[in-house]
Amino acid sequence: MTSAVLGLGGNVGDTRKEMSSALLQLAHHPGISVIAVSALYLTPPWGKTNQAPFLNAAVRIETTLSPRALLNAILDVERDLGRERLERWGPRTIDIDILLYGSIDIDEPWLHIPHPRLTERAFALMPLLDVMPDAVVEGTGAKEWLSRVGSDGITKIAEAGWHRQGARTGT
Ligand code: GSY
Repeated sequence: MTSAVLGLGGNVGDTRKEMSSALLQLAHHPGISVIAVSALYLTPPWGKTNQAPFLNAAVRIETTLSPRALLNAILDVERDLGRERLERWGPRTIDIDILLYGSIDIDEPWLHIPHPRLTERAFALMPLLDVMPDAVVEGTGAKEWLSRVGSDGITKIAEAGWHRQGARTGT
């Protein structure tokens, strides 16, 4: 079993519902146990700033899946939810990223762990810290990274437990 943290985000459609459904699907995967889900945050868009604000959250899991198998499980969930991503760093219905997988470092064309821009992204660091307060990224505590980037404009809109209401079930 390896402890991993996934980041979830989106800014098109009913993101809260999409994220709840994604968490339900991940929890049903035989190789994944959901340990903790962060609060839900409303965050200013990062990268391409002229788009709608995002909702972001993180989930801590225990998994028997390898990093690649976990990525495939995530892609299955995104596909099942009809995820649409029209442009890089542009609007999307749901995005699930592997932020951390144990203390592993992977740098492959389609798989980068820790997530390459995690240390610059308060929208990912804040929920990460909810579910793993002692997380270390690239040798430095996630708390320290967050204090460097700041958390201006980020609002907590729901406490942990938000995902238990209103998941989309069925198709
Ligand atoms: O994988 C990250 C997608 N994304 C986000 C996001 O999830 N939240 C915010 N606030 N900005 C973002 N820009 C991108 S790309």
